Order: sequence, then C-alpha cells, then structure tokens
Amino acid sequence: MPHPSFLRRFLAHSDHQPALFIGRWYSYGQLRELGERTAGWLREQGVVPGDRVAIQLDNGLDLVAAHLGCMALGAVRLPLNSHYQRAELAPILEDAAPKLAISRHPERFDGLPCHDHVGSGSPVADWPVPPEDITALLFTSGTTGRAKGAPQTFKMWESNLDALAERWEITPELRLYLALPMFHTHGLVLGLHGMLLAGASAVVGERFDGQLPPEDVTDVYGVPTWYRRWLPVMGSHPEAFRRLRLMVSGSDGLPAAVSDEVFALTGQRLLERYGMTETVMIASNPLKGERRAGTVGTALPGVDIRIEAGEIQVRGPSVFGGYRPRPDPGAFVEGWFRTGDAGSWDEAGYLRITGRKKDLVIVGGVNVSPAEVEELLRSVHGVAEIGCCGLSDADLNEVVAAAVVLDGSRSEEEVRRALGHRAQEALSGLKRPRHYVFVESLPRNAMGKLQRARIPLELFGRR
Ligand code: MLC
Ligand code: AMP
Repeated sequence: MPHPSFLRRFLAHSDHQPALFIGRWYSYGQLRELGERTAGWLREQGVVPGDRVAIQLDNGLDLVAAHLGCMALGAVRLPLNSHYQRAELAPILEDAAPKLAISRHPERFDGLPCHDHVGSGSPVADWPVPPEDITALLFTSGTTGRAKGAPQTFKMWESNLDALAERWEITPELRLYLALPMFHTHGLVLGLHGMLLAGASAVVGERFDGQLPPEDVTDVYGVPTWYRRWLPVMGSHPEAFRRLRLMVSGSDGLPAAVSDEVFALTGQRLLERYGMTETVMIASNPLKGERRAGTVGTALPGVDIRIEAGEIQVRGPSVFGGYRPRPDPGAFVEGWFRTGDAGSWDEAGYLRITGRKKDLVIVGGVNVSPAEVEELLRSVHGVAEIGCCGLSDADLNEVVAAAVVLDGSRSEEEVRRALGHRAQEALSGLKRPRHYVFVESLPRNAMGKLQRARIPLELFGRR
C-alpha cells in the first residue's frame, strides 16, 4: 500500500533513534510498533479506515498510542480537549459522529462506546492515505457558539511543517519540551508531528507545571502565560533557559513587557509566531534575523497573507478546505481564508496583530467562544439575559467575564451562586466566567444584536 509522503518520512527514521520520552524513552521503532498494535486493537473494536475516533486524553503514552494507531489504520482522529465536560462535548460528538471514544471520563460520552485506556491487538501496519486525505478533525471555537470542525490533511501539515523546519532550522538533533496539550494545533501539529516528521525528539510533559524545563531539551514551545509564570524561576535559574536553542511563543499575543523581561533575565528573545487551527502556522519571526517584539514576523514560505479592510486573510497549501460537516460560506473570500484577526504591517514589513474582528476570548492560549458560554449559562433560573466578553488578566492574558440582567425572580446573590454551579458542571475551567456584573440592560445595536465589544468598558469600566 502506498504511504502518504508525510507518513513515509516518519516510517523512514531509524528504528533505534530516540523519539519521545514519556516516563522512559521510546525509539522510533517502538513508536511504530505501539501504533501498529493500537491499530490492531482499534480494528478489533470495529474501527475501519475513515471512521472517527474521539481521543480525550491528557498528554501521555495512551494519547500518543491512540494517534499513531489511527494513523496506522487510516482512521480519522478527533482530538478533544481533556477538560471538556459533557455539555461542551455534545455538539462536537453530534457533528463528528465518532465510532468510539477513548477517555478517562466515559460518563461524558452518552451512548458512545468509550474505553478508558488504549488496548493492544495483533499489528496492523497499513499507514494508508486516509479517505480524502483527512487524518484529523480539529474542532475550534466558532464565533457562533458552536465549535466548528476543521479537517486536517497530511498535505496541509507537511507543507507547513517543512516551512517551519526551514524557518526554525529543525534538525534531528533537536529536542523539544512538549508539555502543550496535544489536542490543539500547537502541541499536536507543531509539537508532536513537527518532531516526528523531522526525526527529532521530545520530552513529553503531562502539563505545564512551572518547573524548570528538562535538562536535555533544546527547544520549548509555549504560550505567553507559560513565560509569564516562568519569570520567577528564570530569575533564580537563568542558566536553565540561557542554554536553550529556541523558545517559541504563540497561540495568543505576547505582551512586549513579558518578552523584554525574559530577555533581561535570560538573554533569550522569545520567538513569536502566529497561526490558527484552520491554517496551521501563518507567520513567524526569524531564527537568526531580528525578532521584533510586538510582531509575529513575516509570512512562512508558501503562505500568502493580505490585509483587507484591516483583516488578515491567508491562502496557500497549508490552509484547510472548509469546515465540516457544517460549511461556513463566509469563511473564505475570493479564495482567501478570513482569519477574523486584525493586523497591519510595520515599517520593517513584519506583521502586527492589532486586535480581533471576531467575538473570541483567548484564555491562557485557549479559545473561548463567549456565545457558547452564554448559551450554557442562559437557562440558569433568575437570568433574563447574559452577555460575555474577555477582560484582561495578569496571568492568563484574558479571562471570561459575564454581564447579567436579572428577571427579578431571585436575588443577585442566589443567581451568582447558581451561575457558579452551572459553570462548574457544564464548562471546562478556562471557560468559566471569573467576573460577574449585574446590570439593567446589555449593550445592543439598533437591530437588538448584542454588542460584546462594548461590555468591558461600559459595564466593567475597564478592558
Ligand atoms: C486547564 N484548564 C483548561 C485547560 N487547561 N480548561 C480548558 N481548556 C484547557 N486547555 C482548566 C483547569 O483544569 C482548571 O480547571 C482551570 O482551567 C484553570 O486552572 P489553571 O490552574 O489556571 O490552569 P492550568 O492547568 O495551569 O493551565 C493553564 C495553562 C494551560 C495556560 C498553563 O491551559 C496551557 O498549557 N495552555 C496552552 C493552551 C494551548 O496549547 N493553546 C494552543 C491552541 S492552538 P479546574 O476545574 O481545576 O478549576 C492555537 C493555534 C496556534 O491557538 O496559533 O497555536
Ligand atoms: P485556534 O483557533 O485555537 O487555532 O486559535 C487561533 C487564534 O489564536 C488566531 O486566530 C489568533 O486570534 C490567535 N493567535 C495565535 N497566535 C497568536 C499570536 N502570536 N498573537 C496573537 N494572537 C494569536
């Protein structure tokens, strides 16, 4: 069976080469065997090529086995945020219709066969081109409230990861600290697949714990919150960071003050880059040239960027083909994907992200749709109307805040408590509102449409 070039390259790395440290080292040969045995087990569960397999796991061996197993069999991976509760998962499961799920929380997967661990079967070593080349379906917060499926192909990933390998000089000698969750583009595509494509290695961390990076890593990929939380240890152990080859920041805007402080403590200038689930990486600062704080650098090789009426739009081989199964006709204009991010070029030709044209809150690098939060909290008894927005936060960059209009049936205190309970059971931690304000009415336009962008200043008196 012909393998897609993306997999051919992974299969070609020498068996004994170290690939991932997950409690112990796994070589490329051992990873392939792990994948093939997991593929055998998936087949025993009735999974066939093209079926979706929901993977709701934290970073660890089972997560890696599940991904490799799907690849060896030709199944479509449906990576799910391990923190998502049942109410957040329900619409995604409805749209993606997975054959089975692997999760430590079977109670979140009503009616779907769910295994709390990955099994092992007789090896399947097909490593095929999956139907329509779709290897994963990544759901990303839509502005409408309902998460949207962005199909990922090996071709998208290969062209993008090759461009990144060129820009960041990724070689087999490199060793990444991989503690970003491998259910988002950053950890899964850049982290896991970026290393496995290049024949490099990674030390997998279950989550970011604020401790020193492992001693043998050369590179770190993180979000701004990581670097901010790391500042105290950078102060006490600067050499642990000074010796690194590269520290990348992405998924959320890096405040210039954090970048400057990291530089002052470690002599390292964080390399900021910009991307999206739908496009993989769009732009990056250079490895060797000037890294300009407050910018995300220049377009990656193969990516075209234009700014139309202030909005960043992109096209190229790493841009996805459209949402599934609910296409959004407004996602593209003249073949260009509309990012919903506002940007401009600076005097050196570097891209600056100046804001968002979409209603999206980014909390610790995790996208939160305010409309989704409103939908899940609106039915709390005592609430007449609710409007959510982002407020700036010294740790997570932004957190969710909610403005609530009472219907008069319960007191403010009762409603506040009930909202807290509902958020706790229906929403993962980063989506829960951290601030509430009780008001007479919400800002709306003449058509009655909620204007979330006005909530911070008008109702909370700050940004
Ligand atoms: C943690 N929580 C999450 C979460 N991570 N909820 C939803 N989604 C997640 N990914 C929960 C915790 O369980 C906790 O809930 C609550 O949020 C707040 O706890 P915390 O202690 O502040 O969070 P912590 O666990 O320390 O995690 C914060 C973080 C981490 C910033 C270190 O979330 C992180 O590593 N984020 C990186 C996100 C990322 O990879 N983004 C890339 C997106 S791809 P409770 O119930 O215990 O209170 C993309 C494209 C691109 O954007 O350009 O890269
Ligand atoms: P996601 O849907 O999780 O892939 O998140 C993509 C969004 O994250 C982008 O549309 C941006 O709004 C944001 N983003 C990613 N990288 C950066 C960055 N370096 N600076 C500012 N925003 C970013």
